Amino acid sequence: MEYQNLIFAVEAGVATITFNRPKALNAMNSVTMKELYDAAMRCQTDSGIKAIILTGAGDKAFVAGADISEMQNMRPQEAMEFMELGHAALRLIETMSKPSIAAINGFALGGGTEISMACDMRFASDKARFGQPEILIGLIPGWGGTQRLARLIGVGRAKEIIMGGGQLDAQRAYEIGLVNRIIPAEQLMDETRKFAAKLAGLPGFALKMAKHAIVYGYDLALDNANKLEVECCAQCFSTDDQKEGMKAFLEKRKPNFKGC
Ligand code: DAK
Repeated sequence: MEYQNLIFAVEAGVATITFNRPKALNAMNSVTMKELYDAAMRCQTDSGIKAIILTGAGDKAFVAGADISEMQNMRPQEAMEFMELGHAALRLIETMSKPSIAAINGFALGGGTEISMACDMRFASDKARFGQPEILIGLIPGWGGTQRLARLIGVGRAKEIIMGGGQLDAQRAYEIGLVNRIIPAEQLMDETRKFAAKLAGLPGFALKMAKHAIVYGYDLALDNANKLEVECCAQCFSTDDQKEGMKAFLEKRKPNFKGC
């Protein structure tokens, strides 16, 4: 698929997906969301891709939300289709067997915060701003914000952000656990690429199992979640990387992982 609104690049096993409508602050319309779904599927199915970065073009925005001009006159059925498309793309990113990092280079409002929360980690520039301002235009979040935000930062704080519609700067987002790191804007991509490259070099199957246990265990009762962890951990013993990792540790040398 040719992309109109995304730039898709792969370098040394790290795919970078860049939202590319900078004049509209990378607002997500349905074309872009279809492209995001396609790009996420490419990441999932291409065995050469080991880690994914999502970011925004320009220096102002990651994604300033769903495209309000496209949504303005939607009928409920169209709104539902747009919402379901977004949910499908974001769940694909959230559950894919490879790690993803949102490199948040500016405004991440509404759908922008929601996309970032589907990623495994959020690295924010010191200029990033977050929020779920949908209430200010007569809506509520439609791409998982009511659920993922509450799970990430707690119900009380999520209610304040979603019901109050205010914005948070990077420092506040860090304090409440919405982002993993704050990085000076000019170093954001270098630092994110460095960490993504590190992830790309780690045992891929163990990364997949770690993510699987966290994503699918989170909503289970603790006994079932722990059982899932046991099964995921036991499966790692079937890999060459586990044998190599332990052998290298005991031989006091660096492991040579093959990703299997
Ligand atoms: N949609 C469309 N265009 C947008 C946009 C958006 N979300 N955000 C910015 N733009 C456009 C502006 O209209 C402007 O276009 P021109 O006038 O130049 O043609 C251009 O980007 C530059 O924006 P500003 O001139 O406003 O720039 P400022 O620096 O003054 O302000 C801002 C930056 C980010 C504070 C401001 O643009 C802003 O408040 N943007 C809207 C933020 C927002 O409300 N985001 C949440 C959108 S609602 C659902 C599916 C999904 C969702 C809900 C339901 N279903 C299908 C049911 C999710 C909803 C949302 O995300």
